[in-house]
Amino acid sequence: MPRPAVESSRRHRSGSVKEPLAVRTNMSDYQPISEQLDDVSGAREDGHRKMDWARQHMPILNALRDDFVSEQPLAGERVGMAMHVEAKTACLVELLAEGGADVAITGCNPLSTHDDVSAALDEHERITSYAKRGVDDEEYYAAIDAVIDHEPTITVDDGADLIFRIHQEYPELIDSIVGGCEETTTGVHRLRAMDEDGELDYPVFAVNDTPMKRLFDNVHGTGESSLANIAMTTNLAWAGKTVVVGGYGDCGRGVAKKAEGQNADVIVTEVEPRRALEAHMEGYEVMPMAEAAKEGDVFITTTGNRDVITEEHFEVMQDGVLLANAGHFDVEVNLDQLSDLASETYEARDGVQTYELEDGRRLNVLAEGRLVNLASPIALGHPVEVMDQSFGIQAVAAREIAQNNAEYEAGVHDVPDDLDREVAEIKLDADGVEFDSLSAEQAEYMNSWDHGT
Ligand code: RBV
Repeated sequence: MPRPAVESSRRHRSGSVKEPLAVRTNMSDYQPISEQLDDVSGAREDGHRKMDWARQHMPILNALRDDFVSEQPLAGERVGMAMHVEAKTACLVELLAEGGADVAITGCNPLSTHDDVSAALDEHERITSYAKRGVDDEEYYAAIDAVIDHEPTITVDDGADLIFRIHQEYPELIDSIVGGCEETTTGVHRLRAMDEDGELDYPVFAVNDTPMKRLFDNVHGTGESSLANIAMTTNLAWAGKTVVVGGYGDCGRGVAKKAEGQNADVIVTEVEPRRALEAHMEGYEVMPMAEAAKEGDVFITTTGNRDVITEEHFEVMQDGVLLANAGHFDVEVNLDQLSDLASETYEARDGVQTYELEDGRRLNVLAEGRLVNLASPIALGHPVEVMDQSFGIQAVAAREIAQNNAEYEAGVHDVPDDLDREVAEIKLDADGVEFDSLSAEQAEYMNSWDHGT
């Protein structure tokens, strides 16, 4: 439920001092998940079971929990979140609450929420969850508005919908927000564009861009979970297939690598010459989508851009192809154009929509073109271990905002490297991996420029 506003004096782009908030008039009447389910206690039990499993495999969050509980770094903060609400995310939410925050959360994708986990979270006295699977656009934004009604002092986004909504619809709240965190490439991209236009009015950490997130979650997480979901959703093999990967960023690199590891032939499409060259040097075939469209059996888009696969490509695809998206938004495969081309469409399996064209070819779209590893009916998101890393960074970034926000101007910020190292060291320690450190002589050598031949 909405909580009273607090006073503080924190700095913003305007340099203004935070004023107590006026009573809000446009309160959302969207209800928490517990009010929306028939069997709340059964759902909570299932949700807690999923969270217990995740927690067992999240040593970083467990280590941080000890510090958060004793030090209460988020005491007095209200955290508003829009993320994929499933078991691993729930462990992050609990950690923030146990670190002293009141948390309100909703989903960042209409299909990625697990209602049972959402209900389990909502049971916590410091957490309110509005996330519900299968919401339409109107409900999706009503739930975001309900989170905003809690008047967050810190925002945590995956895709920047919450931050964007606050800037568009609730600018009066910005002075009381000390900072935010953004989880994913697409969100960081959006925020940098806002920042360049001078439109981002509080500091936001680009959690996505840290080595501990990007090199593991984006590469291995996206690669493993996308392929696993496509295989489980279709019950089809990778071996012997030609897999077309749209985009060779971190996510595309992971998808290509794992597909190759499953004995598929991999084709990469790119628009950036260095990435195209990198894919070529890795041994993948690189060609324009117009050519790849004729050859692929499975298409996986990872670009973060729209219209990667369009009408001209559908026209030349083989019968029976699979079309899946692993990018944040559902804009990469142009489904409007595919619908227009199709004479018939039907659900061939759970999570597989077949578009049958005039000439009889069937093109199969997974998870409505939404990110397949989170939005297909059986989706579980990335593996637990990688999300432990990503959410470890989220937690220390939120702690940094709460404790040192005066040091950050409005705009997108890199997470300080020492925080990234802190999380890496916790993980190495948990896995029992020891590593070297520099001797004094080595440190001196690395920092000097007068040692030569
Ligand atoms: N992601 N979350 C999960 N909670 O299961 N899986 C993937 C989960 C995040 C990932 O960090 C990526 O950057 C983002 O989802 C894309 O929306």
